[in-house]
Amino acid sequence: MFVDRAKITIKSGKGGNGAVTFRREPFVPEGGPDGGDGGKGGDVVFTADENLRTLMDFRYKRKYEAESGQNGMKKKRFGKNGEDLVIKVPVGTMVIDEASGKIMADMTEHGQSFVAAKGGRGGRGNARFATPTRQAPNFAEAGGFAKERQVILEMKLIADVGLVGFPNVGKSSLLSVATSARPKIANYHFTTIDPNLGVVSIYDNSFVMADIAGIIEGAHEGAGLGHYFLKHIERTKVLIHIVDVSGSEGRDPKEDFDKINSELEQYSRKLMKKPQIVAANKIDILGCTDPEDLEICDEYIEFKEYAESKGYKVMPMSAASGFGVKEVIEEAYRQLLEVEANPPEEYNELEYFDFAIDDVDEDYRKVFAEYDGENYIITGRQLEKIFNSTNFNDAGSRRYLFKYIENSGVYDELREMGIEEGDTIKLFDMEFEYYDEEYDYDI
Ligand SMILES: Nc1nc2c(ncn2[C@@H]2O[C@H](COP(=O)(O)OP(=O)(O)OP(=O)(O)O)[C@@H](O)[C@H]2O)c(=O)[nH]1
Ligand SMILES: [Mg+2]
Repeated sequence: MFVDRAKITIKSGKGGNGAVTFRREPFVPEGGPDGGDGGKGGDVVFTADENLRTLMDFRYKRKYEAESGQNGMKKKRFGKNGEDLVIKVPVGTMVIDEASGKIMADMTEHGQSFVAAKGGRGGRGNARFATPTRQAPNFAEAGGFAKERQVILEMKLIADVGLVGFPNVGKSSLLSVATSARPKIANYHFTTIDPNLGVVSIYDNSFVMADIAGIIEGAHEGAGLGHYFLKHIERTKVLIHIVDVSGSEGRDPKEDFDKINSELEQYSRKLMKKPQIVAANKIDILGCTDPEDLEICDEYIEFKEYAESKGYKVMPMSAASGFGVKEVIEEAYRQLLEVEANPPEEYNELEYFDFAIDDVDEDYRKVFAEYDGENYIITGRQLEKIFNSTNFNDAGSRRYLFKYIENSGVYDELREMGIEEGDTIKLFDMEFEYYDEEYDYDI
């Protein structure tokens, strides 16, 4: 589950003390008591605000203190109440008391507010304690104590911007340079299988970016577990479509671009209606990381003109060197604000998507190994789902399956169980032989 979490200390204001004073009037040696009450200490209040998206700010400021009440004064003047401290949190934040572990509040609606630490009461001044038999009380009440507590703020992250593209085009690389997330980056397909989220900090705000697995042909029909991945971007508001403009894997960027869009479209028309920024990545390989070079960068220009003719904004980028990253992120943020200011109709019918995979228990993702005295058998529920959606005639789809198995660590388990080269591994209704060296799944 992707959650943003922050621990902060909150402290309400102390109540002001009541005053011990006596009237002083000419010719009256000892007037009556006139000490005023102390002011109430400020509360610490949490308010849910839909303009915030993450708990980023709480990483920098951890202590929050409301104002104390003023002490009472003579002539029965009351001390001023301390001001409440209002802490804005994103809608969806849970406020948890650290000491007890109890949820104090679940801030689900914009404007909802909740007092998490009450300010101390103002102490009563001595004027209040006068009675017929005690005409000159020489005491007053002290203000109530401030309350301090540690609270944990927690919210499920909701992805605002989704990264899409073929495998290996640099999606995770962009996430890693734009956020503090540290996804695995490697020069092979399907390095990323489970989505990674990162918080992009921009100007005074922040948004959440999701990096998902590479999309391959047939994804809309479930190839390479496409349904599962595409579902992850269904509720993002803006897409960044990353294309390897250098064609480093021998493909044509224009074709890549069309293929991904066609997968998106076939999966759901709504995906294609989302604002889409096209990031022409790996521009460094073309040697064009300079504005001047860009003007004569044929491959880039050709691609840019092509995508622009279809109505997209194309931006040059090199996630590896950082070139153009800032511009792409700024553009994504700009479009995010725009889309939020004028939400398309269909947003109303979608509740937000969070990445918590609640319907999936822990074992769902586990890959199990056993030995039946003859063969090694590997099973797993997610594995089965992937297996069933594998198109064995397609290299990408096949590789996805094998990469998944490899990433699961089950081979280590098999080796511990004593598997040797040439032994048979059973994978549902398929059998294959085990080889120690890295297998080239492309063949
Ligand atoms: N030269 C160059 N290489 C890049 C650039 N961006 C990413 N790469 C490399 O491309 C490879 C793939 O990068 P990733 O970020 O893992 O790609 P991905 O799209 O997340 O890949 P999958 O998760 O497998 O779909 C890695 O070797 C990166 O170092 C770039 O701008 N220039
Ligand atoms: Mg990746």
